[in-house]
Amino acid sequence: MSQANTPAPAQLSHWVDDALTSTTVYDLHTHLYPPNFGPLMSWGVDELLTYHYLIGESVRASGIAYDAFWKMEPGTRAEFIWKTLFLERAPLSEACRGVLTVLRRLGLDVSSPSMKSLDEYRGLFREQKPEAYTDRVLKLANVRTVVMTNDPLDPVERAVWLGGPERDPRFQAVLRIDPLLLGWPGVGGTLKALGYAASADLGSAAMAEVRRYLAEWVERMKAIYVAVSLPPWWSYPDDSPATRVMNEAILPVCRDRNLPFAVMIGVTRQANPQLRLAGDALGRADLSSLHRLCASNPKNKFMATVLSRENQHELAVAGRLHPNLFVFGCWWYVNNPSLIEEITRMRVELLGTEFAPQHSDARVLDQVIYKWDHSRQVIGKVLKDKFADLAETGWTVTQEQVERTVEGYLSGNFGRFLARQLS
Ligand code: RAT
Ligand code: ZN
Repeated sequence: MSQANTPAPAQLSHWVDDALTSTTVYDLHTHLYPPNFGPLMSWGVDELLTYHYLIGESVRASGIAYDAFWKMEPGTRAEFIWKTLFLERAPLSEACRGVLTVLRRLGLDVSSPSMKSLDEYRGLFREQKPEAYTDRVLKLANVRTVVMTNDPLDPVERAVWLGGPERDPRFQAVLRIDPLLLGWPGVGGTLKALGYAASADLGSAAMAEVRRYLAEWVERMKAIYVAVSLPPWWSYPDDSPATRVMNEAILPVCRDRNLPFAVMIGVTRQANPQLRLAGDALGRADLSSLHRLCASNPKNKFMATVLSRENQHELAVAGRLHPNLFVFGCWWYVNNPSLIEEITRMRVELLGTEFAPQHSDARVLDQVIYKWDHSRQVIGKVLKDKFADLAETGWTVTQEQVERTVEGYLSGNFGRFLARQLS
């Protein structure tokens, strides 16, 4: 029976939609860069079409030989993908739908697509200046802050940082360390070439150099956390270089600066190398390693997301058990409406208000529009159900509670976790 002091379903639905629309997002993991990062910034319809998710889909749908695909100029690839996935077939996949959402939200007509309409879309992008376009896109997506992925071992990116770029406060940095953790012994040579005498024996002198590398780059970038992606077979602790580098370099450097260490678990890199960036797969991981990492380093803060659907339940449980662990996002292959819904429902049930349901992982600036539009819809659906369930108990659901919850999910929970000092 409905209670006198609970909102009517239409009212509740309105509160949730309003809160989701008006709350600005802190997008805590992307691959975006501001305009003054030059070649690293990616935007526009050609980039949207050649997103690696769509490369995989178009190669599969068309049956084109890998070589023939990669031989095309980027513009021709975009045309090929447009023709293959949008003109010859119904663009039903989430990545295809995303392109259409972006175009529509930019005011373009997607109702009768043709090769000619791609030219028209290109015309709109030719008129944009990256700076003003960045403002427009972030405003349309209602995103306040985007967190980049920054790897100083990438020569293009290193050159940008060493040039001392002026910082756009909307773009925060994250020190990404995949090769530093997983690339031994080879990465020792790379570090050496950069002036860090980190020999592959990983003795105490080498470890001091790895710490110096981390500390200098955290400082230079003003990184807000340190991050790595890990394969499904990641194991902690073990006698690998990864465990030693974690224990003796990453964790102490993060601890001293109160920075979280983000582990993104479950990627099988280059399962099909012919597809290049589109060729990564996923696998189920053993999350007992995550439990050990959090439990044996109680003075470190951790963030985690997992790639396989099968690991999602275990991750939500891990989030309950370790106050130093922050669960975030529906990563990459689980960033699809059906899975976002399932995962978000599960997390609300197990973690209540204390997690970040989503990050965009956008690689092309414009993608934040669709990634957040689509996610807001799904999060809204889950929240309406969950607040309705709460109201059924007789609890008085208020607009203020709805707004506070949404603020936490889209932005505040992450900000507070960053600021949190572990006791
Ligand atoms: O989502 C992606 O675009 C992937 O290619 C990866 O970049 C992944 O998100 C990662 O950060 O490793
Ligand atoms: Zn990513």
